[in-house]
Amino acid sequence: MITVFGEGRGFRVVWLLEEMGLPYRLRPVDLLAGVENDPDYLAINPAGFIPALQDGDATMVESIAIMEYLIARYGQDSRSATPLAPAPHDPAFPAYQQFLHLGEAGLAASIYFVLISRNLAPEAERDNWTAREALEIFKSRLGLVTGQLARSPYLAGERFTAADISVTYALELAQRSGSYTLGAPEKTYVARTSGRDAYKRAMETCQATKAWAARTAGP
Ligand SMILES: N[C@@H](CCC(=O)N[C@@H](CS)C(=O)NCC(=O)O)C(=O)O
Repeated sequence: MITVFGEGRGFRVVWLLEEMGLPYRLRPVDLLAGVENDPDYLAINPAGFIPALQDGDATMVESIAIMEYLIARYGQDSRSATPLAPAPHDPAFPAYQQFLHLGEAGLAASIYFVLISRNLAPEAERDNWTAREALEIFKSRLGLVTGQLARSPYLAGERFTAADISVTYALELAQRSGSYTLGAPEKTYVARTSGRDAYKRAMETCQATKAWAARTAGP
């Protein structure tokens, strides 16, 4: 049985597992309660961040690497055959690979530091140079997403892929944290990707994410 530890970016992994129809369980990790109080999780990821994945003898961190692992390991399985990643010879592959990683390295990683600065830093340090710069970096990478969405409904072309899971998570993180207001093309895109049944099932599994989404939903 595959175990996903923690929500946050773990939502990406749960969504992917739902898309692939693979059985799994989610083991919550409460970072706000202090990961130092969760020795069982620290045994899985001594660095203490989420998510992590355990699959038999394999233990992994990094949400994008975990998604790549699951697609490579189970994507060819007849029970879970997945169109979520184009093959390397497919013309969609370069855009897929780029946006899969840009969703974390360019978007989520940047907006995460805006989010924690604005919400968790001591009052006098909230509007600091680094947080402002991180927001500019987020916006510059978002321009690539917006440009691609002007050409095609999904980031790798006509078909939904794991790159859309990666980027949708980042856009929702920005929106829900109040760090950035998405424009109309991005909102339309997120409505398209989050309308999928697998997304809705993932949301039912990820109750903390569901509660956060409800708290931050607009009127
Ligand atoms: N690049 C990592 C980022 C992981 C990450 O920063 N997770 C956040 C929550 S979503 C976290 O655990 N933050 C606390 C920490 O880094 O100690 C991934 O994609 O999994």
